[in-house]
Amino acid sequence: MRTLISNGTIVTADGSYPGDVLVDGELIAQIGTDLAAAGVTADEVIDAAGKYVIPGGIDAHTHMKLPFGGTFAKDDFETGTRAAAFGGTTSIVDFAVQSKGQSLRAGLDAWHALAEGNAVTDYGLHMIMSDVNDDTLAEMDQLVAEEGVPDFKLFTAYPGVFYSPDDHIFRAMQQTRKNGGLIMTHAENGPVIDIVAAQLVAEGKTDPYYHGVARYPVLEGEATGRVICLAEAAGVPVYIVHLSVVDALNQVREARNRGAMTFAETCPQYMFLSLDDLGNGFNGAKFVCSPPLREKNPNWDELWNGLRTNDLQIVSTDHCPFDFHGQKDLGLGDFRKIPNGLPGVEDRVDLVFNGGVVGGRISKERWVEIVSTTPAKMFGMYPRKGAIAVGSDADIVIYDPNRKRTISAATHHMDVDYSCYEGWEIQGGSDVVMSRGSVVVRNGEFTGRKGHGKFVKRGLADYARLA
Ligand code: DUC
Ligand code: ZN
Ligand code: ZN
Repeated sequence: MRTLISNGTIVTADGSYPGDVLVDGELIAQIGTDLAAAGVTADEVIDAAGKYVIPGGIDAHTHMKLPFGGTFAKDDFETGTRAAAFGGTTSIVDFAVQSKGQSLRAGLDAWHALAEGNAVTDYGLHMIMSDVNDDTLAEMDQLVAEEGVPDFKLFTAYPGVFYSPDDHIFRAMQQTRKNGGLIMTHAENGPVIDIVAAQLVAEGKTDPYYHGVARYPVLEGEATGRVICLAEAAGVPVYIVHLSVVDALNQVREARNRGAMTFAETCPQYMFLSLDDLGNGFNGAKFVCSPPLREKNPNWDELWNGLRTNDLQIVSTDHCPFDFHGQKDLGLGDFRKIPNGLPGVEDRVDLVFNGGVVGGRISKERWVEIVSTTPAKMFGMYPRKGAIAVGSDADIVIYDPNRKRTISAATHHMDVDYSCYEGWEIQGGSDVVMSRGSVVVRNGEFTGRKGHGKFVKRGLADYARLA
């Protein structure tokens, strides 16, 4: 099957130019001007006049079916990657979970079983490490060298569940110094947060709002600074996930200024939602995630500034949806029991376009870099993914910069009963979404297939190579 995408504006992280793209099978075969006139033939010609032709979005932080607080994140690999595709995201990197007492291998096998044959678009896997010991440290080497799973998320939050003390994080970092992998951290001071949360509940402050109150910004700043120092001591890079607040961003800025190999992502919920959304009684449970939503000022502007100056390199979603009815309401009467997480995989590309490009904060090239190219480079998939280049996978989005849509749970494709952005009118949207040469979404209709998505065995992070 050959598809010719003609007359579009090719937008990449490096620049934009008018051009045609020929897709042959699963790959990009040729790029040029007026390829049809030059004699190129195809089974289908898609006219992309007035549209952007961009590499498919890559969401490097999702949690399909994550077990949390006695329940499971609602989306599975089928519904989650399908929703992602509707939103112009053609690859996700999900987190396999090592539960305490389990091997990494068992956690990885379980996630392969969840994904294989179900995903609509391609996917990679990171590994959540809950138990650092001699055995799991040895297993890390194997995951990096043989399994295409070269990054490991460790938590300074969630004592008793995912939490690792500093010495465990340091040992895992030392292991990546030897095997070339990358440590990612959820940086909030969990033990202290748990004390504050218990005190609030004892005072009768049980509403979702107090989830946000308990998790002080300074406790994200402190943990962020701490893991950066641990990485410097171990002589390795570190990647801070879902950075939410200026206290943490300043730690990243200072570290980068002194030459530390510190990288960080933020998420749309921290750029567009705020602590105010957590108010409004129990409805606020819809907005409970960790780190929590923060004060609008100065955080929104600071996060955009971070993205502009490259102190933040990526926007991911931390997609982890729980229904309001039947899941979030486990925390009625005690915010600590509300499952943490928000839906987001479908809206990321458009929200960043609307807020960033339409909003005049970033260029369209920087948008592509933040939502696609840098995730590919950071997580060992470039230039197979994240590029419009000859030989790259034909993961391509034909993006209409003028398309208008209203976000709503009634029309979204994520398997969750609410949207955090209900009623928002935004500009920009995907017309045609292609995954390895197959059109999976066309003008709002799903044309893909469960099982089309393949596991991407990833290499080392381009930004984290030490030699
Ligand atoms: N934060 C969330 O909000 N959900 C899943 C895990 C996490 O760290
Ligand atoms: Zn996290
Ligand atoms: Zn997460």
